[in-house]
Amino acid sequence: MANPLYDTLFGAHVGRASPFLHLPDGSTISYGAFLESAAQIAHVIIGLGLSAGDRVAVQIEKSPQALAVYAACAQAGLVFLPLNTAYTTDELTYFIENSGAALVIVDGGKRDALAPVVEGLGARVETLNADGSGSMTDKAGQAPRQFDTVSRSEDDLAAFLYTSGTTGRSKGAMLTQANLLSNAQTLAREWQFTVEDVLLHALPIFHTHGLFVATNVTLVAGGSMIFLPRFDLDQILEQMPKATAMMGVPTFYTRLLDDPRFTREAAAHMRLFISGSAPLLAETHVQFEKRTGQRILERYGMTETNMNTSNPYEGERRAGTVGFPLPGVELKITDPETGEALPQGEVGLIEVRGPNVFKGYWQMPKKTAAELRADGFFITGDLGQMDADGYVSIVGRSKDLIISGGYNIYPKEIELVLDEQDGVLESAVIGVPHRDFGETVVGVLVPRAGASLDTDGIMEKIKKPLARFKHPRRLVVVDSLPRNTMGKVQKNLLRDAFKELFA
Ligand code: MCA
Ligand code: AMP
Repeated sequence: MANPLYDTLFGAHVGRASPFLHLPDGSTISYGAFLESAAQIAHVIIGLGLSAGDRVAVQIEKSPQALAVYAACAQAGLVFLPLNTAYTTDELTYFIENSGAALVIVDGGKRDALAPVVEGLGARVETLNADGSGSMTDKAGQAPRQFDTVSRSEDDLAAFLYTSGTTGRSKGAMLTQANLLSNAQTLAREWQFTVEDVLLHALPIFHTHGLFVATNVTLVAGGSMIFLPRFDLDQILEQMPKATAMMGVPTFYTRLLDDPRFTREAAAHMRLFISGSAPLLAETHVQFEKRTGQRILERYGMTETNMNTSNPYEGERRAGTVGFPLPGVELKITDPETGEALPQGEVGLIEVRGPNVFKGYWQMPKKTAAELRADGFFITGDLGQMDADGYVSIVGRSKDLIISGGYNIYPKEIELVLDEQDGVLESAVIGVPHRDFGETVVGVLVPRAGASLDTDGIMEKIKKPLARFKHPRRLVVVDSLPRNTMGKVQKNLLRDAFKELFA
């Protein structure tokens, strides 16, 4: 095949009159029309002088046109680099610089702030707004509706997704066509997606979950999506009768359960509810079954690996577990010290190998070598256990990571910013249980001798460097941080001390 990713996900549907996207206003976009707009965007991008392998960074609101940029990149052999819409200009500057993006597509409202930075780096800027308007759309409107697909191989890069790191510097995970394609095909088969499926899609499309899992699985099956701009309970409940399946982070399910309108009848026609990106509490699983008579299917993945494990479609979906390794994915539990595989039942690091595992971190060979073994096993940093029946459970993390409402937040990145604030001697950032987001961020600050800290002023100052979802929901001032004999901050003690704040 000339371009496996495009040909399989998109090319197979060229000219199809059947619906691909159902929009909240009741309108529908057919596969044929969607792919024509993607082809037009591909013309514009190539016309700007980009060629195969170049990176296209996008920070745009979720819209059909935004998704068409993804399809256009696949067709033109470009590397798609989606960025969280919450990122600040400071954060974006790093991603654009680090990736060497040749084109940056942003919301019109952000153009002026970003243009000097982007142009200073020799890249182009185009705009695409939430309503689909913008310079990209204006130019695309003049372009032909067919585009000659650029040849690519399975080993070529299809996407960069930035994931934060324990050192505070984000890393660009390089995903190949084969990584994305193999996983989408496996998931569509395992979860029995067909052309009849209508997926209720309320996730953002700048992360693996909403983009590669939800969208690619639908494309492989040739089904359609109810494409909502964000998770809004009223809209979800209004649209659910038209859907057959939903994918979400645990917060979606706890919010649904908190709403009395979500009844057994409201869910009765749905064939599948899937959860991932963060731990689904066994309690949520049980409550959901009590309310709807259906069991949520929980699966586990990472940006670097796409999906690794899933509970079964047929068979027992076991609460508190993430199911079995997917077909083609090898999973072992290893001793964190020696890297040796541990006997069944013991807790250790989860390592995975398979066609889903990424190629490495962009221009970070040392970090790649530290996490991706020469034999192809990727060290996830998640601590897990496999029971006698083969079900995998995630019991903790060896990496210092907070997952808030499905967004990953690395404490180090926030600590670096807090440490720079006036009067702060040092800081520790921890995750504490949160009734809506699962976990949330608390910043623990130690003042310099004689200083008194203005926590409101600090909250104001961190707005520039850090996206809103990373902001601590509380700043607490203490005299000193608890340390072990090696001098390491004992975050477990801090987590314990503040565990009731948002529970
Ligand atoms: C919004 N805010 C958040 C979050 N979302 N703060 C912390 N954590 C969050 N996740 C901020 C808002 O900016 C707002 O700020 C305030 O919190 C309240 O927002 P609210 O209206 O309650 O939030 P929302 O807009 O309803 O969003 C919550 C959400 C959303 C629906 C849970 O965060 C979401 O869609 N999360 C999904 C993330 C996801 O797709 N993760 C997958 C990545 P202010 O106070 O200024 O108003 S992980 C992945 O892809 C791996 C591979 C995997 O396994 O899937
Ligand atoms: P990301 O960096 O956004 O790719 O997030 C990946 C991390 O999310 C994993 O390493 C896990 O820690 C976590 N994760 C994803 N799915 C689940 C799940 N079902 N249960 C618990 N943690 C999960």
